[in-house]
Amino acid sequence: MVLPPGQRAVQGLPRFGVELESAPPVPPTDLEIEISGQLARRVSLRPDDLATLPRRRSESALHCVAGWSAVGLVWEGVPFAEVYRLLIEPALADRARVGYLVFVGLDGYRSIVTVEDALADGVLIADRLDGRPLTAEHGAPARLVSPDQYGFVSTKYLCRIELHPSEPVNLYHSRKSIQRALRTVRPHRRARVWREERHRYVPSWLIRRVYRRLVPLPAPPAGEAA
Ligand SMILES: Nc1nc2c(c(=O)[nH]1)N[C@H]1C(S)=C(S)[C@@H](COP(=O)(O)O)O[C@H]1N2
Ligand SMILES: [Mo]
Repeated sequence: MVLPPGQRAVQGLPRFGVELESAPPVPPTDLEIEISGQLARRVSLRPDDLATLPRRRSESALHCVAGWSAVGLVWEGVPFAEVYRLLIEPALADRARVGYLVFVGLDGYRSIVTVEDALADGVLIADRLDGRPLTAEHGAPARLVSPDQYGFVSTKYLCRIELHPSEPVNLYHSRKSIQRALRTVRPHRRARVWREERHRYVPSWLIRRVYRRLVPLPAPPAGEAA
C-alpha cells in the first residue's frame, strides 16, 4: 500500500488530538450542529438528521500531520457536499460569499477549510466507523472526515459549522493556552496529504523531522494485536 510522502502506517486507529490527557467531551443529548454566518434563515442539523440525508460509505486512511497514518478505515455518513447543497445553500443570504468554513468541536477545537476542499468528493460528516456508531474517542456523535487532507482538518465532536467570506483569523482553539501553542504550528491552508502540505511556511522535509522528534508513533489501541 502506497502512503503519502513522509507517512508511516500504524496499527488500528489511535485516539489523537490536542487534549489527549482529558476525557473526550460528553455530547449533550439534544446536541444541534449549529450553522452560522451569512444565512438568511436558521438551518438545523441534528446528528439524528444524518440518517435521513443521502448517505455514503467509503474506505480511507487518516493521515496525521505528525507522520502516522491509520489505514483501512470504513467511514459512513453524509457527504459534506450534500449537506451544503441540501441545507446550507438554500438558506444563504442574498449577497453571501462563502470562501472558508470553520468546523468547530465540542472541545473548542477548530479547523479552517477552503470551501473547495470542504466540498471535495469524499469529505463526509461521519457518524459511523467500521460498521459501528462513532465512539467518544473518535468524535461521537459526528465528525468531519476529509481523507485527502491531514487529520487536523477532520474535527471530531462536531458542534458548529461557520461560513466565512475569506480566511478567518487563525484561531485553532477556543482555549487561549492551546491557541497560543497551536499558532506556532501554523497549519497549511490546504493541508493536502499527497502534496505534503504540512506547515504554512516551513518546508515539509524539515517540519517532517521536527514532528517525528516531538510526537512519538502512537501505540496500537488497547485490545488490538500489534
Ligand atoms: N475536536 C477535535 N477534533 C480533532 C482533534 C482534536 O484535538 N479535537 N485532533 C485532530 C487531529 S490532529 C487528528 S490526527 C485527528 C485524530 O482523530 P482520531 O482521534 O479519531 O484518531 O483528529 C483531529 N480532530
Ligand atoms: Mo493530527
